[in-house]
Amino acid sequence: MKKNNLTLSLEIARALNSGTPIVALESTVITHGLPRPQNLELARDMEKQVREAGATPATVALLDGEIRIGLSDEELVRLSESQSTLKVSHRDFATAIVKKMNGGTTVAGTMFAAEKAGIKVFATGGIGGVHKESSFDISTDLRSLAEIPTIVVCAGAKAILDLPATLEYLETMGVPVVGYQTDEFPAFYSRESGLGVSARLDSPKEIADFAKAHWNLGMKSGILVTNPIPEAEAISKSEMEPMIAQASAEAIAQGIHGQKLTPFLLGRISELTKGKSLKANLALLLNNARLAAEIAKEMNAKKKEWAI
Ligand code: PSU
Ligand code: MN
Repeated sequence: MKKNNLTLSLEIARALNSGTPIVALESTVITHGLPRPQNLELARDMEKQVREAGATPATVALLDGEIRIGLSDEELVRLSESQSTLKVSHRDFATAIVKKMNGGTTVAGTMFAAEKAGIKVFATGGIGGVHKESSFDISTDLRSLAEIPTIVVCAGAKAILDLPATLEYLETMGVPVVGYQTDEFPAFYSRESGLGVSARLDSPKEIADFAKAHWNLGMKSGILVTNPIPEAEAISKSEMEPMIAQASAEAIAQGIHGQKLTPFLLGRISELTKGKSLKANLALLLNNARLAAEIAKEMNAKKKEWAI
């Protein structure tokens, strides 16, 4: 079904019509973030996790130049096995459309499409931010968080980024950074970063109440919910630091920048940690899918009270 330049799967069109909870899922993690075959496995597991928690998953991606909301299993396979996929943030949608390409939407791209579809809750692994290698390399994810009223559930951001600068930027743009059952901004693989959040909330219901209070005031920004990686899979900050420093130095030496920088750093860190980081990555993604589904259910329960 077509709506607002989007192509909705039948399941998503029905869920939107009947007003049942939906969680949007990004797809750059499938096309550029994880190696094969773990990318497909992860995409399926994320959807399963959302369903088991009582919501409908809507994986967002570009297929043959169409913006798709909700993919079938065959389509997930196609996306995960595609040879030349575009990493789609705001400026790339038109490229993918006119060239009829397949693409994975970033956090920014997924927020954009989810909002157009009317989906308010979105789960990802980690957001982009201000890079250490160049303070001019600021992810569109941050601008989207400032401008698109969606709840984004993540495990914080990787310490490949300049985390203090990333948090300063979010503060400047008026984006609430919520710590789920934590006072500390989580650093993706690590539960600790030494940096704070703007509010600590301890249940999905409190998060839904917070979103209602924020948006009923007329605020237009997104809300970043940071969910620390489960303890059993976490890798300490001190263990990650030397590997991040090495990957970062290699990126500078090889002149890698722009859209290619994040995938390069993710790949190198996975190699340097000999797969440990990959296991952590999968665990935190599932953890975020589950929390997002719980939040989506709470949001639905109070839909009538929304001003937007
Ligand atoms: N950070 C991660 N894993 C990821 C990404 C970021 O730990 O897969 C992806 C997300 O899709 C994010 C994008 O939106 O990279 C940010 O890329 P850039 O820095 O080029 O905006
Ligand atoms: Mn960038």
